[in-house]
Amino acid sequence: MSDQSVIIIGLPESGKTTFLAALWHLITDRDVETKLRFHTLKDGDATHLNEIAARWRDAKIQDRTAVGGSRLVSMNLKDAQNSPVRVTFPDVPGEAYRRMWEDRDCEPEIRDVLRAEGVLLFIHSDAIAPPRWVVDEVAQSRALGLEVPDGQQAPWHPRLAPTQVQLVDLLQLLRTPPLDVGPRKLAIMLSAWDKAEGEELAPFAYVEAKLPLLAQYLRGGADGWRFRIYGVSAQGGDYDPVDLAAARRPEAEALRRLDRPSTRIRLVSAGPESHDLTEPLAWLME
Ligand SMILES: Nc1nc2c(ncn2[C@@H]2O[C@H](COP(=O)(O)OP(=O)(O)O)[C@@H](O)[C@H]2O)c(=O)[nH]1
Ligand SMILES: [Mg+2]
Repeated sequence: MSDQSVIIIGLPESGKTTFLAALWHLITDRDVETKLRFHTLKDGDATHLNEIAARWRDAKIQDRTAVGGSRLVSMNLKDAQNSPVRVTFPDVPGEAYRRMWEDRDCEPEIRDVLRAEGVLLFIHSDAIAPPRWVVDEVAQSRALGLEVPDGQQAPWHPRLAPTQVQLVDLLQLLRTPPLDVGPRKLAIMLSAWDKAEGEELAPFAYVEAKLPLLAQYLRGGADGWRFRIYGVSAQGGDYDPVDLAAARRPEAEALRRLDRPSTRIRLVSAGPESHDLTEPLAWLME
């Protein structure tokens, strides 16, 4: 069996676990057509996948991936020619990537998994921190009637860096020893696409508009990434919060009522829209 490894990366809260949950539902339930299909459970521990897929079906937000507890998740799939492929993704807590940016450091286990051939980079399309100008911030604070003393210095922290700066750095680190394995394929997944659609931009145009540094980095081709950009709504809308006491959302209720849960999923790319989350994986492994 050809063992293909695909890594899921992204800052904390970028939609990684939700994607894995929806993918596992799609593959095991087979309620819609997919490019890659379920093959066998052999050598796979599906406990974590089954748990997150159950939460996904219930339209409940995923618990935060336990810090330090990265899980190696494997799926035995087969492609259109019925050739078996094994896809391994680490569901690594986003804190690991944050640490790479902030502390310029990473654990040896994370280093090993980061050498996978295919990269799925998640970006929460509704949680992009834009670059901001000090002069604008000051003007805004003054307009709101807040006191801004002259000459006051605010300490800087790497976490305050705009999303696009952190992401380009992450991609550059993947082309730098010890993580470099030569040019790779990159599928950029703009998650929570249901939140971004109101802007009426195609996924690549969205990146150009909201993350221009990343768009230039990719277009310039300096690190040789072969990339595709997808808008993905793995939930189809907002789910119920983790807090059980909180009220159930009508939107989540409507999603639970769908006959075929997989039809919640929407994948938007250059081609026609689909429910098939395996399409980016199939492309990464071509
Ligand atoms: N509206 C909407 N929210 C989403 C979608 N996918 C993920 N989210 C939300 O984004 C947040 C982060 O998702 P999660 O999968 O836990 O991110 P992770 O930390 O990268 O594993 C959670 O509040 C999710 O409910 C989506 O398709 N639509
Ligand atoms: Mg997670």
